[in-house]
Amino acid sequence: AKPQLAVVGATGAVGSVLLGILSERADIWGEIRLIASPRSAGRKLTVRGAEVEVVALSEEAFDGIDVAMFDVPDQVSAQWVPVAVSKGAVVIDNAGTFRLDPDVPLVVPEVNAHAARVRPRGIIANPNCTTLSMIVALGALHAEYGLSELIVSSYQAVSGAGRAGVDTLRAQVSAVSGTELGNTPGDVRRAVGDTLGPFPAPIALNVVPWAGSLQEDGWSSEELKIRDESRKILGLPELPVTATCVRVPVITTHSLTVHARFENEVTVAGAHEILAAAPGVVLTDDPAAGEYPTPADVVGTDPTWVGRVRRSLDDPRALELFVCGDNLRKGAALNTAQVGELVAGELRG
Ligand code: 11C
Repeated sequence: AKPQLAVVGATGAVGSVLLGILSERADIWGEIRLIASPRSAGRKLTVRGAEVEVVALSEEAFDGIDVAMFDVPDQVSAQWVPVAVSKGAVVIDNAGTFRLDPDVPLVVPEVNAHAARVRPRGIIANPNCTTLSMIVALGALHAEYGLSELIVSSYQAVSGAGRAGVDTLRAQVSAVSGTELGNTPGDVRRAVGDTLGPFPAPIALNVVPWAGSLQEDGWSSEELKIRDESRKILGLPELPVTATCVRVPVITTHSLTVHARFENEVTVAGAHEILAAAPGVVLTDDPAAGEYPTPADVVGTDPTWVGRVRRSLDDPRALELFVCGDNLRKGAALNTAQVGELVAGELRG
């Protein structure tokens, strides 16, 4: 029999994209049950071309479920993932709750699919969307050259902060459109007023050097996640990693500039060859022709896009890259669906 799937958080920003992805990919699931907060129960959503009624999150909602994909806030995940596991489901969780638990694998199928098989707690964690937007490309380069240090800056889209992030940017863009704003200190801030939403500063006509919550010594949670998660996925617990996370006025698709240092000398031609052959990566790197990835072209697509590949001028072992990935697809829903396919394959034996 085909495994039974539950999608928890089906009505959220990532949940909605996940339903679309489940509808496009090979139809390996029996029932797909949609679960959300009681507030959303009774709504009808389309999956695999059919309307499915959303049921409220409860213990009974997991009856008969083999695999449960969770796209919910950390505290909901902390409370309900163990419930789903106790009902016999393998959980693929997209929250931050379990990612660093040594008994929970953190899986990106193109990089460490093998890790999905060992899951003492019955949970597989899905990485943060910013880590996921770059890690497939880095995994491919690491396999060939041996990564020894990573320095990244992110340019993160507002949908990483959920529907509220998207609504905020749209509202602010309409508040500033057709105006002369952006030439005087504070004019954009005054125009957007108290519509900052989940961001600490205006996001229209601006960039904001902040994502996540404040951690020790001035680091943001998002920056520490990139460090901790990259180390775990790549199996390099001591890898030096520095990240600076920045929010930009893009709806969907995170971008990163990457300085990656390796054990061995690198060449641009060699890196091109590796990236062009890597599953899940598209290389678009011809600056003379104006070809490099941008969020406006990448949004809605599955791969990790890489361009601007250069060898560092002062370090023959380091590469500079520009990477883009759709933060809701590979950054969240697609990776979850791919991990689900790995688990389903195992369940079917
Ligand atoms: C953002 N990456 O763009 C974040 C959101 O740990 O999954 C995802 C937070 C997480 O704001």
